Amino acid sequence: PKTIYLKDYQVPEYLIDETSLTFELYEDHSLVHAQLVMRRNPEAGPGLPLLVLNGQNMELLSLRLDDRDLTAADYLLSPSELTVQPDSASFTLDSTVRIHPETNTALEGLYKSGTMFCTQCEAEGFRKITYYLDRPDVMSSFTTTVSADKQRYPVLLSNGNPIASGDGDNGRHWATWQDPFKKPAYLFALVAGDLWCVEDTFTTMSAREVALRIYVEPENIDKCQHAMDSLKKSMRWDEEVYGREYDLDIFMIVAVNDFNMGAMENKGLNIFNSSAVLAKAETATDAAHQRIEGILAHEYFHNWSGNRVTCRDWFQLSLKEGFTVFRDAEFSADMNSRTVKRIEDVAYLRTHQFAEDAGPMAHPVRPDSYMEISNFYTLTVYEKGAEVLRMIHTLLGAEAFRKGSDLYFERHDGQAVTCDDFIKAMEDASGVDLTQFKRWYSQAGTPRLDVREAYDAAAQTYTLTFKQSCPATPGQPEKQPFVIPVELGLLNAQGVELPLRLQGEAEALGTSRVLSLTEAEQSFTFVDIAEQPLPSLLRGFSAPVKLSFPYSRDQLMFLMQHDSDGFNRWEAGQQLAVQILQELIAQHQAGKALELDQRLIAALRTVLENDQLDQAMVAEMLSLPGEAYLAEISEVADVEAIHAAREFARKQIAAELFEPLWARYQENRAISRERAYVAEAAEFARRALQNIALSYLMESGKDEVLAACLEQFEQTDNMTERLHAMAVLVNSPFEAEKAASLAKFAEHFKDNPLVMDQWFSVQAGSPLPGGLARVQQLMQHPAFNLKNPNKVRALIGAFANQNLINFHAADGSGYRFLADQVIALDGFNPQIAARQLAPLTRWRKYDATRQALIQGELKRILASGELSADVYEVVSKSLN
Ligand code: B3K
Ligand code: ZN
Repeated sequence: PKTIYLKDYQVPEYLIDETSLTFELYEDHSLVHAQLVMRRNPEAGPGLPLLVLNGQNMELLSLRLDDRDLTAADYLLSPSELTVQPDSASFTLDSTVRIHPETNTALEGLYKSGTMFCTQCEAEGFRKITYYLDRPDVMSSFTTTVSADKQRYPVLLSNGNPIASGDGDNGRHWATWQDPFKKPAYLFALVAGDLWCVEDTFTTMSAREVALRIYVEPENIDKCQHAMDSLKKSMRWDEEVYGREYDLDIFMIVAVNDFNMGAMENKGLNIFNSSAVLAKAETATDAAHQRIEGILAHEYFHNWSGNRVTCRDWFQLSLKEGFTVFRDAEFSADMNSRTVKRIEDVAYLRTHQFAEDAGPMAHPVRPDSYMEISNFYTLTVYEKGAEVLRMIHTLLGAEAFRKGSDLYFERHDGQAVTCDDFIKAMEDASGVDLTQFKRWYSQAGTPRLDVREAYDAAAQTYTLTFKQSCPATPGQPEKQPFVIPVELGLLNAQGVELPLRLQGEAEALGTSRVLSLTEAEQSFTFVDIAEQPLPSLLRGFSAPVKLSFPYSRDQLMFLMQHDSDGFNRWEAGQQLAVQILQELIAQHQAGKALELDQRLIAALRTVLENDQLDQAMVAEMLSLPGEAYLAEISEVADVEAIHAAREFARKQIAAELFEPLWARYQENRAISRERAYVAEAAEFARRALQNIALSYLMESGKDEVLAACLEQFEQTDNMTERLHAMAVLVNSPFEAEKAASLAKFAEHFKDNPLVMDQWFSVQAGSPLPGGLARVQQLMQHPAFNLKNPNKVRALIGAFANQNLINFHAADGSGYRFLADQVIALDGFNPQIAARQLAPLTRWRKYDATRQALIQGELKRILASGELSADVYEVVSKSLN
């Protein structure tokens, strides 16, 4: 495969003003007629160069240029392109192609999921549907007619508004849709199926009524209400917070079972993985409810950040994704607990994006090259991209940021633009120069920030010195300093926050403020500081960096109790736990008996006994840093030591804090027993605490806890309690109860694929010995299907990413298994195959033996035969 570079970008030679498509869908093939009204792009220069259209996996049946039928002598056909010589600056190109959605297992382009037809075009799937200029800077209006058998496919959908429909011959029928907004082909969508829909309406800020429809397979009609509620909240929020109104008369969502990712923002016709839509108390956990709310918002927000203003080229992907993730995170923060949302996002970023940044696939938020764009829908583009937007928001302030986003949408409505255009709008609206800040878009890697303090009692000054650096990443040996916003406060010995006045300032500016670092090393001196303070640094995780400050354990315990910033209270607890766990890891490695620093117990006891604290915060603070995070921050990750240390700490906590945990569990379980399930923040919080308490309690092995766990498993109206009780049993030594609950659960939910995904995941993630054998056995289960991405993620993905101790088995069996699955998957779904590779790309983190084993598997994949560009790119870069 060849590498595409950002620096080679050129405007398109031709434009497509109007696209008219007619689809004839049949069981053994489909026909696509396309009429493209085209013209020479005036910006591309003079003359009439060759017209090169993208197209693959299709059979060209006819081609016509204006009134002339073209024969094979008139065009050039390659496996990926169709080349024609136009004879005037404006022309119409008509084509008919035959395609095979019924055998399309890559789930890109037009394909079948179960009995329904659906599409996925982003990034480059439209070229599998018809010959086209498949690039986001070619924007066209679309009129789409779909015809299919009426009985099998009573519902026929595409983008925009329905304008006509009727019956055809042979039991067929058709419908025509028109999308008045110009869009790139990646936002095209089509659905045909036997679907039911839940309907509602939304009245926009200018009093227009929009019809809302969620289409699902009939058996799921009872699981749409939460998604509908989330959609309406999102529409209101985007009006209130960003001034963005919906623009069509109808907004549709379709849930499909076979989908490569979470969801897709096609104009007016979003297509969702059913796991990102369907929820009701009995079948979906609190986490699933929250994920659905966030994804609904994300895809809806794309209508402006992505669709009305789109990307010029795929290097600009973070323009829409980083911005939209930032928008959905703020929405979720407003709907639920802001601090908890931030904690979850930061924990995820530090565990997974930081690992990506430290690995062979590291790339800037705006990459400069790629082989396969599908590989760049990454944590860096999405999550770090959102952090970059958050920093702009922090640096400019909410008001100037809003002015900037208004200017961006107004200036670029209907255009395909770049990250530079976005920054320019922010600069123009705020007057802030973001030239240096833009390094966040071009430099890869996670910056380190070392902070040192100096207190001068005589002068009553306190100086913080910040030193930033950023490790080398592939292709980028040296980095220039970033602009790093550091929000901070200073606490005195009573925990009171001091007024913050920097040397040279006339007066103090509050007790929490943002310092903007711009140099490799920089000092800030605060004046009027009467005693040695304790700094609270990087509040709210104000920049995606690895900060280090030599806190003592006692200082961290102090911050856990007194910091006014909720995020930093949690962060102090995490740092305390990290220090103590690292000590246990070192003891394990030295072959010594493990001995837990009792300060961790004391700190958690204080948290548990504090009934003023939000229960979700209590749950977060009780959660020890995950094994994957502990691996990420290790020089060399020793999975056995990490696992042993963490398990030891959990057992100690369970033993020492049994009483307060038991009290908290019982009080919440009693409430759960009385109340019907409600999907709202306070209840999520309550159940989160109840469940984490139960996990600790089960470590005690006591009979009364086992009884409580079984009672929770049996006597509940919701999946949050049932699944957690089952997960806890699965990880316990109670073999009989474990087997019984798994069997009962599977029997009850065998017809619900999303619930069975949970059943697979719980088992795949269990750290008990024999993990690989269990997974291999589960792959034989009738509910498992390698062709379904949700199943792959639930079983193979959960094993490789959430079961470090089994996956990294010293004999390399986990690696061999994963490589086998990647090779198998690549034969029919390259995107999913490439995604599963992530854990194998992190080989540098492990000891020499494991490094060799992983590299051996990567080489075996490389030699296994013809690979997709997706897998080839990840494997070859990982071996470099
Ligand atoms: N834009 C889509 C992602 C498409 C991925 C294509 N391989 C979903 C989203 O970010 O909203
Ligand atoms: Zn997105």
